[in-house]
Amino acid sequence: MFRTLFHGLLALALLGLAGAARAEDGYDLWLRYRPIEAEWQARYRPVAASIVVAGDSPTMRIASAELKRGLDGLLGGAVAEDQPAGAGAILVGTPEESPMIDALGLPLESMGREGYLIRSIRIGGKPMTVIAANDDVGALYGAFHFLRLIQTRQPIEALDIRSTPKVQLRLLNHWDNLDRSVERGYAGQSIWDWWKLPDFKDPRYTDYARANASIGINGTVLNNVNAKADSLTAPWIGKAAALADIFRPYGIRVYLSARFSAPIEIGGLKTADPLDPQVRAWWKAKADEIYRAIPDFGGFLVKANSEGQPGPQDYKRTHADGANMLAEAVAPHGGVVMWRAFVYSHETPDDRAKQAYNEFKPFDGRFADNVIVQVKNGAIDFQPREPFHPLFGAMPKTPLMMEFQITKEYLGFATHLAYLGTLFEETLAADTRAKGEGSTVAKVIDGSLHGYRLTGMAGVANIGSDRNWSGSHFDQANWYAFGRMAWNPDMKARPIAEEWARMTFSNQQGFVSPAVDMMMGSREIVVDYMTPLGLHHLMASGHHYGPGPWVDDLERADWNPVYYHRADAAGIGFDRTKAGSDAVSQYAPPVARMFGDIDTVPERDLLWFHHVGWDRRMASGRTLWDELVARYGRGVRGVESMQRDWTRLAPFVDAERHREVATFLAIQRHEAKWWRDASIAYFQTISKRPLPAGEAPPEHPLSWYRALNFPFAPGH
Ligand code: GCV
Repeated sequence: MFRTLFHGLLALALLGLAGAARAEDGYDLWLRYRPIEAEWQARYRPVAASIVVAGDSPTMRIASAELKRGLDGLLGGAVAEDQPAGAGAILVGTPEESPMIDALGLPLESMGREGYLIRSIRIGGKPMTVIAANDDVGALYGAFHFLRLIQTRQPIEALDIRSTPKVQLRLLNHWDNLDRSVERGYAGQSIWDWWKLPDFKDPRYTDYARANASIGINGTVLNNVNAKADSLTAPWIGKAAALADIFRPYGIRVYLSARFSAPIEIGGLKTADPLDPQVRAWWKAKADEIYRAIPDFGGFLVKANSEGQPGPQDYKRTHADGANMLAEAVAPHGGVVMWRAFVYSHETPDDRAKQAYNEFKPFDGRFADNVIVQVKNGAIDFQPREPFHPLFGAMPKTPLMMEFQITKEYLGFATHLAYLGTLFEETLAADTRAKGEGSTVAKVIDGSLHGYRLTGMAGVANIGSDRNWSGSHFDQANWYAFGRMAWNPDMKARPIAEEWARMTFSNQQGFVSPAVDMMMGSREIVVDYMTPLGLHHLMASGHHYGPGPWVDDLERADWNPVYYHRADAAGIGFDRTKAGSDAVSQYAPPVARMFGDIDTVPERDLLWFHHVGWDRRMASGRTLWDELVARYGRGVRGVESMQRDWTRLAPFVDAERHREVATFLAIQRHEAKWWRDASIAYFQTISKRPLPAGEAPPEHPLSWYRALNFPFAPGH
């Protein structure tokens, strides 16, 4: 007893010292195991007095160490490990490794490798919490779940939790280049220090795996989809293998983006034609080589015939030909091919929003069993808001996986606060009506709507070498929300934001409610000041930093903002109705009718689907022009309101993180006003209407905004 107390006090004292010496820099993410309030410690302690972990695999050792680290930190030390089960023990394991768990006869049959049960039981009158799974990795997920309960101050005395992932492949996609730059990355350099791999294994790789395992992410594509063939050469396979070795015990598999023309570039062949026997043999041999180094290699991600990348169409073959050839190479090893549907061609005169559907729909059912087609959430490109992609619900015989962008290429980079949980939820909850009402995108993705044999969700990572991982503290929430929704696409953004805010900052109610409200409104604020009412792709060229609605001189028509907003003397917006590009017809009939009718389309998508007269009355009673101006202003005021909220939250947040968020919000305020002023200045030259009463004119003339130039913007 005395020893326990002493250790507890010592741990507290050390933590206090460490806390003073080590400022909160965000490195700990949502796994901050700081000591919790005394009354909660007193409540949890009797339940979590000791840890008994059955099994000695690397994964079980990680689960054990995590529980110890978490409970020691949260409960102020003195949690015993590997003691015989006694009062308040936590018992972790599989029936195979633990006779005690086996004897309990828990209903684990339908829970797969990754599912877990957490149950409060009594054995011989003593309380026990059992964290049980069929496989060690499930037990690890359960351990993280148990810690989350304490981190968010949930009761743990009478638990009966059952959790299995609804989606099989829950992957991050890193757009990381071999020179350590990151395409659309705003958090420093690539986390992969390629040059020093495979010899130097940065401890950060372990922390990365730990963070991902804590939210159920089970795979990572290491390199950019705009891939270099070099990543498939022996030295680079060795680097990937070193990472795979670190990630394996955390249940994370490594995947690689494959360059379609690699057989020519590094294989010495004259062609990369997917029907050429030599090309097929080359890929098979390459797959064999990779699997020798990485026995659990996940497979390939491919961007083909898109934005200049090579692909099967270069040889007059189809996407299915290309995907199936690679699928054949990895199939003997259990690998998959994720073939991206992000395709559009400037040689095709049709609306860019229609092209993925046009190219893929005819091949429904023609892909090999281990191919899954990866579709972006919307039909253009990760805009602040897009209606759901029309392919969802349209490919019943081909597994489709979701691709979200966690990094904020089009939402203000790392400095703008935009919680993407609401964006993810909006897409996943959208009803495709493919098989009647309730055919949500979530049901397409979890495979239940069409009975997909493979399911997946990918998020383009926002992780880099920055100390806080994501470039900003609040961007960590987007990584977190992605993982939680990949595990369960029916999860809602608000409870996820709440969990994250509690774990990352504070459990005090004075903090939680206002912080979560701020997060929940944040993405809509960005939509308001960048792309209100369904406008899209108005960002400046190349780097996509700041407004560029006037841009009309890029090499391809569909890279120009004017292609998307189509503002003219009569009105603004892209007519995608039957009278226009007819993109609406790619949706199931009830959805097509709803989007296609100007009276039923939601206002938030209005200008995505309709070219609308400047004087049309909106729900507010204002004309479209006045509404547009009002929305831009509302966006700027929204940021100001977040600034005020954040100032009020200062008492709950450590000075270092508070200061950084406040500074970023000031940048966001400045840039939101820039967006408003530049957009209004430009659109007013076309609408030729006065600003509504009370709306301040733009600070500068349009020419001033047009002259701005950012040659060194990041991520490009
Ligand atoms: C990796 C957009 C981005 C590109 C990205 C591409 C893609 O066009 O701007 O940087 O390339 O999407 O998703 O392939």
